[in-house]
Amino acid sequence: WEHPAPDEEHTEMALSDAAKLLQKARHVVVFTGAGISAESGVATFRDALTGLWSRFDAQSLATPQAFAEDPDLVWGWYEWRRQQVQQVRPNHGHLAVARLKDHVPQLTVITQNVDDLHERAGSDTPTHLHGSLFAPRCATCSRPAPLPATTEEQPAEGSRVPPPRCAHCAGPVRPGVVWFGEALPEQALESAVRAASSCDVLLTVGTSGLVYPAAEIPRLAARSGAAVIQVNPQPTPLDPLAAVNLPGPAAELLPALLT
Ligand code: BV8
Ligand code: ZN
Repeated sequence: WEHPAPDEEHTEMALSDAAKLLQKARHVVVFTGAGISAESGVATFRDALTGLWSRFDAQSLATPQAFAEDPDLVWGWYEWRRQQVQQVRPNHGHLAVARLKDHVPQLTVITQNVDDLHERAGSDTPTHLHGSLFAPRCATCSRPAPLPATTEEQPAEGSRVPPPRCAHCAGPVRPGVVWFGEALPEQALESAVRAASSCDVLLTVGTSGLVYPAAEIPRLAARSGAAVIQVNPQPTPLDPLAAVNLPGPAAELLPALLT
């Protein structure tokens, strides 16, 4: 039985500190970003632009301007991402979060992700601050639009796909996500702010903490007296905020922390 390496020992200590905070908590918020879906094989937002997309910067492609200028390119990107999500499965991180609801009196899951992996892992009503790949709507009249049938062949990465047209007004259908420069869904933001202001522990997982106003949520929790626990292999601007920092991958650390 060799002596655990110092950082392993540190993580063991941090895990037990975090577990103690969770055991005492009445209301836990789990706040997730692209990092929780990374181990399912969904590229994180910063590296979602691999291959052909690399010539774009996500922040320029995920905008109303880009969709207005080249709807086929933008719709094609989201269809490629949606079908990529449909090919993968929730990982042990998503599953551990879903199990947490049986262990704490009150649990609120808030995600910045537009995939449906929390739902497929058993978290029934995650709050999607940035919308979802699975809720397309008409760009003109905002009516919900049906999801295109999943063609057997995935749209090739980088292929242009003309968006479907709205059955009601023939306007172009857009992805049901929040683009840069667009307001977050009021309902979602309000319930996230309410939960962050009243929780005892906020567990932030796999987010770079750079995109606002979502990035405000962990900061609001800390200001309201909650203990923040962070799971991320990299340092983030949230480090100073965290009562406990768990440096490592979500699919490995969350099962250790939450069961
Ligand atoms: C708004 C949906 C106004 C689309 C997304 C200057 C200063 C401050 C703010 C601004 C500014 N200039 C512009 C703004 C506003 C802007 C913003 O914050 N920009 C940033 C870049 C500075 N915000 C907006 O535009 C927002 N709207 O402000 O509107 C307004 C108000 C009223 C009325 C009208 C208008 C809208 C922002 C929403 C944009 N949409 N997503 C899509 O998906 O295509 S954001 C997108 O990026 C994601 O959803 C996510 O939220 C965000 C960041 O991604 P993360 O989830 O953090 O993932 P990321 O790739 O960054 O990091 C992954 C992390 O995981 C890393 O830390 C990594 O270490 C970690 N990781 C990796 N592997 C693992 C792991 N962790 C654990 N386990 C692993 N295995
Ligand atoms: Zn319409």
